[in-house]
Amino acid sequence: MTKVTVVGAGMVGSSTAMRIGEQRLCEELALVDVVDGVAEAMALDIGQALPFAGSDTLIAGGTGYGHTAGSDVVVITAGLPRKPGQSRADLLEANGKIIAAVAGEVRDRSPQSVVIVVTNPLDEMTALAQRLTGFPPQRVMGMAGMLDTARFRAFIAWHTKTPPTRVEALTLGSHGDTMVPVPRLSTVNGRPLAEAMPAADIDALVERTRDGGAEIVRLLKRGSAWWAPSAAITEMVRAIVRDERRVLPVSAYCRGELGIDGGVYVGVPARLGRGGVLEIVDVGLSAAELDGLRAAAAEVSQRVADLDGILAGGNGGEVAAPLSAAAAVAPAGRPRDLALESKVRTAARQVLARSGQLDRLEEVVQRAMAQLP
Ligand code: TXD
Repeated sequence: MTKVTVVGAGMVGSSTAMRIGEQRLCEELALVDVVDGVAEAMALDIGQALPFAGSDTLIAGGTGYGHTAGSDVVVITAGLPRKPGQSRADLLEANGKIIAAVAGEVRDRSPQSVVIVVTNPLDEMTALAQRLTGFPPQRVMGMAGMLDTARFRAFIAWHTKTPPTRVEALTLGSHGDTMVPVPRLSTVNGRPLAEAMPAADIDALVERTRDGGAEIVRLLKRGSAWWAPSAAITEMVRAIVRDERRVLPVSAYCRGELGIDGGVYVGVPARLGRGGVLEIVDVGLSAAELDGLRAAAAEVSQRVADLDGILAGGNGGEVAAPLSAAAAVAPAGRPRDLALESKVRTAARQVLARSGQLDRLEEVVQRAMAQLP
């Protein structure tokens, strides 16, 4: 029996619950919202709709967490959405307090769950949820890269008049200004994006993707997007509950992978399965793309540090710490070649996995890098 809880029964939360139910990804769904009646109302409405999709998923809603007990996956969408002109960072404090309230309930009611955080600012709220649940970092992740990737893909498809399903795209990094689109690994009809349009057009689509959420906020004037976000969340839930082991762009906890040190949540390609993030996958990023990822990680670390005031009462678990300037420099004082290090790490991971010594990965990589000329 699989059970999924969605906290926050607003636009993103209720549309996510509807999709999860329609796609029969679990037998039981629980909805929670702080506003009296909202989660119950949505549970009634969705429960009355699901039989149209041939789904027998049971759904219940409430302001408490009793009905969420024993969930396998918890999706946290509770929070305030952006208003026109507001940045994601503006939401840091207000939504930090909401995540703090939710995380304790999740920890107590569903101690074995995999948590997907959706609330903005995404990477920071994900780090906060991990810290306050005290769950192992691989069981807490954030949804943003899936949505940014979907937007990039749609813009490429519309621009090139190609069916979107024949376009592959990838965006990593942070949700916001430090998003790292990867046009180099994006394709149209299986051919590199650079062959499908001039560099200036790619740049324009990257910019539109970076601004993709704000474009909708500006037009809608009463909240932010929910159809694409809920589709992206549902894809992640499916990969987890069905143990698909697919590689998807998600905000995952990095401690050395891809040259991102310090322990920080940032958007990277990650293999998802029943246990959450099974591994962070090196898809062959260039030195410039890895630099972009590190810059995004450094910004997240800084904002997580700013959150410390809000964290009074936290359990002191492992959480993203700021990247130090020293972390960007190799022991001998020369700049780190992150692309090379990434290749070394991939090779070392394969060798160590065979002998069950993955815990030695960082030590082996650092030793190998120190010995290179
Ligand atoms: O890519 C992404 N990660 C995002 C993130 C894409 C879209 C939306 N993104 C963020 O998700 C957005 O900036 C917000 O922070 C959340 C939720 O967005 P949504 O559009 O669903 O906002 P709504 O419709 O206002 O719904 C939020 C609900 C609302 O019903 C509140 O009453 C409820 O959250 N809420 C709570 N529920 C439970 N517990 C607490 N403490 C609570 N506080 C508010």
